[in-house]
Amino acid sequence: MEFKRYTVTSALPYANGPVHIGHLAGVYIPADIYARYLRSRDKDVVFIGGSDEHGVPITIKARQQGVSPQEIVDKYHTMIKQSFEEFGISFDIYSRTSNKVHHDTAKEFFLNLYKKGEFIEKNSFQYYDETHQQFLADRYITGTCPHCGNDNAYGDQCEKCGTSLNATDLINPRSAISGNTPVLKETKHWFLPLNNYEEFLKEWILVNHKDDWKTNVYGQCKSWIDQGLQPRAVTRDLDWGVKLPEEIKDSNGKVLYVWFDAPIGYISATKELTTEWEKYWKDKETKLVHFIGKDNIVFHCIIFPVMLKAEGSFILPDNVPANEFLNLEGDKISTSRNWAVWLHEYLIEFKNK
Ligand code: B3M
Ligand code: ZN
Repeated sequence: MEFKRYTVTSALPYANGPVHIGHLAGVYIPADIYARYLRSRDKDVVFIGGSDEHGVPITIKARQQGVSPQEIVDKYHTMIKQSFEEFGISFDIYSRTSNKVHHDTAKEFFLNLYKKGEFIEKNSFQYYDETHQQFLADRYITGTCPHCGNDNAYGDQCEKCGTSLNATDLINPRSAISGNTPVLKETKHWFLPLNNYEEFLKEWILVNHKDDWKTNVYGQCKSWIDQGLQPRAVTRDLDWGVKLPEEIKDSNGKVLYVWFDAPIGYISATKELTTEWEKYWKDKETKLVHFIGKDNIVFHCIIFPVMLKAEGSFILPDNVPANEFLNLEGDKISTSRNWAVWLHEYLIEFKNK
């Protein structure tokens, strides 16, 4: 099919550290080449980027450095944005998820789904650190992955095998703040029933995209869908993030799960870029392509499409090219082990050569 226009997105890096050449090779250079190619053919294209400024990766970094989350995101957003500019990634906009347009857009999206009755609202038991008197969402909890045995899986995902997890799936859970074994404590959350969308996902991915999606992407999706999907909590007990709409009962002190708000960041950045944003997101003649790293497949191929489908007025991605990770001297690039070539340092070394 001939498309009238193109919306090209590249994963929003967490503003908790600089970007490295693995990010560039896997996501930003492929997306940039594609956007430049489309422009060279006189196509109507928007190329969207921005920083992901919410979630536990940010609050953990802030805690480690003894500063506020806002200071962390201000520092790294500025640094990342500047290094992309200097390197020449041709974004039409590089935005950030802490800005007002994004908070408003994400809240409105949540409220729409809420009003349509798309969420299951229920009390459940979540891990809680008694010493620090805090619920342990996502990366605040680590443990052994029940699927692949990785000892450092997070409460929402195992980065080794890519599986999306609920914290209570982890074997030997530990608090990332104190190292203690957490206790379970009751709290209310809103769940997106992915299981209600199994038939839609089977038809859309397993039938319609069998031949045009990359085999690594298709294969991961197939294995999740075959395992059966479960409702996923899309809210968290945290004080950093997009607050739940006030009109929702018991929403006080809760924020949206970072993986609920971050992909909406693509939409809010487009809104910031142009008043004609809707044609890039709601017209069937627009081709939407998400460039991502392989650890983001579940969020872009299962969870975000279900959100878009449930909302009802948006198009779905036509393709989700995800690349494998780049190794450095045979070893996996790692931010926490400082094993990387950082883009801002690379630029100092090579810019004028
Ligand atoms: N920030 C994960 C990452 O940086 C996440 C991507 C969001 S894309 C909407 O790997
Ligand atoms: Zn695993």
